[in-house]
Amino acid sequence: MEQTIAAISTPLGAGGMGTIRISGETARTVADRVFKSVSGKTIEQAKGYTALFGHVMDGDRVVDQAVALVFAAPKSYTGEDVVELSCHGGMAIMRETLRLTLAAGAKPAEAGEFTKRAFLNGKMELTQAEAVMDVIHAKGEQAARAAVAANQRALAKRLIQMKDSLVNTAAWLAAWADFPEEEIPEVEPAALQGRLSPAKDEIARLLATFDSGRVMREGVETAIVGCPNVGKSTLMNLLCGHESSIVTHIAGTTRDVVSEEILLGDLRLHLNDTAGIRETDDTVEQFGVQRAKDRLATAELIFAVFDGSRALTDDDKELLTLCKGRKAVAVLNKSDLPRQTDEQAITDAIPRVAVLSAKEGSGVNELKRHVEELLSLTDFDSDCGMLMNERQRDCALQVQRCLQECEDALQMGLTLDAVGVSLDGALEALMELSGERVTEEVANQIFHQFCVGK
Ligand SMILES: Nc1nc2c(ncn2[C@@H]2O[C@H](COP(=O)(O)OP(=O)(O)OP(=O)(O)O)[C@@H](O)[C@H]2O)c(=O)[nH]1
Ligand SMILES: [Mg+2]
Repeated sequence: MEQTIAAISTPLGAGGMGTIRISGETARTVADRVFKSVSGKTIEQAKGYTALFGHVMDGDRVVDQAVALVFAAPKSYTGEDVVELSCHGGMAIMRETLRLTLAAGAKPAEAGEFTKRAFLNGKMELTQAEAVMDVIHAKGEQAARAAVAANQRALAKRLIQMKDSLVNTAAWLAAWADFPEEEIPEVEPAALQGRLSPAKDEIARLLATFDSGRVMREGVETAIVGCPNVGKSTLMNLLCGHESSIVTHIAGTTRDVVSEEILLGDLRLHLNDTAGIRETDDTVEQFGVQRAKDRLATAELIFAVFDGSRALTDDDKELLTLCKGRKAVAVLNKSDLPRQTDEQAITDAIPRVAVLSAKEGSGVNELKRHVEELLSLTDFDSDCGMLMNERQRDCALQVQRCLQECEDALQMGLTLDAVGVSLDGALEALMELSGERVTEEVANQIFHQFCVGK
């Protein structure tokens, strides 16, 4: 028998109501030891889906008013008996109530243990459990929505469809190979290929969701680079909404990398404002320039800033060369002043140009649009079900490899047995992806990333 567990399941530090969740076979008994209802009814006597009003008690002493919500197994979050004690007395009271609950026989829940039990009791698909975790960690509206969509089984649905089709094919193959005396239609390689191709296409589409999913969840490492005085720090401050970087008219103001996390629309960017890149004899500035170049080299997204009110310098041109072929938006700044720059020279290297005035705060929408297009987020549909983490991606890659092997075997004219082996491999990886076949080690690793209380 799994021991009864308890934890504070509302965020630490948040005010107002707070909830202690107790789950396990003895959840009701434990709760009765710390809670007395006004009506005199015990939690043991209460039906599932009912609430009792009363008090959390430490012996005869009233600790706080509370509502006890009772969920009877298996109709609860974890699939076990669950009691939720909602108090309104802030963190100190919550801690005290938890302490009393533990003294009454529950053990402290490990991180993710409630959700792990829900998974083990068949209340949740693994991908759904992972989505719960993503919702907890997601920042930014779209990230949260995308995670919830996965929670709503969009991914699970996709996986089930793919599995059904592969199981069908595997069964056909097996029946034909194992029961030659029966009247089973012969398996033609071409027909087999015809069945495998859609699965292969679908797994490729699914894998493509990973990158946009990751961008939504984790944000994008972005470097603001350019020559001195073009307005990098002004842009940084505009985007993050406060005076993060020092701005002066003196070239070479920014020395170190200044980092901020911002939301551009729904998208999270880790912005790094850097020193203006130029040849210099100043030792400190040299270090700054080197750091700027390092950020430029490793950034996933580059905002290359140019001063639109003057002609391109040699340093500007060198920067353009460095940005060729990278995910970059050229920011033609100072649009409030008369334009002097040869825009064609810029677009030759960086096709996306956003004309803006960082000082006046105009043109940010154009920048945003370029970023979204560049990261192909414009037709990103968060309800389609997408791969959310490395574990899922690894599994999907394995499915893809196995399907490729099937195809190779068919093309080389190998026996259908050989095709069958690879097909089984694909199915196995698919089931690991959906969580139908998951080793305990993997499960532990996944659930450990949860916050306690979930
Ligand atoms: N007219 C105008 N001036 C701007 C604009 N953006 C920045 N400036 C001015 O340009 C000068 C340099 O701005 P910064 O943001 O410090 O430039 P930087 O690229 O960070 O410069 P370094 O840190 O020295 O590399 C300041 O005087 C700003 O006020 C703009 O859009 N229009
Ligand atoms: Mg600066």
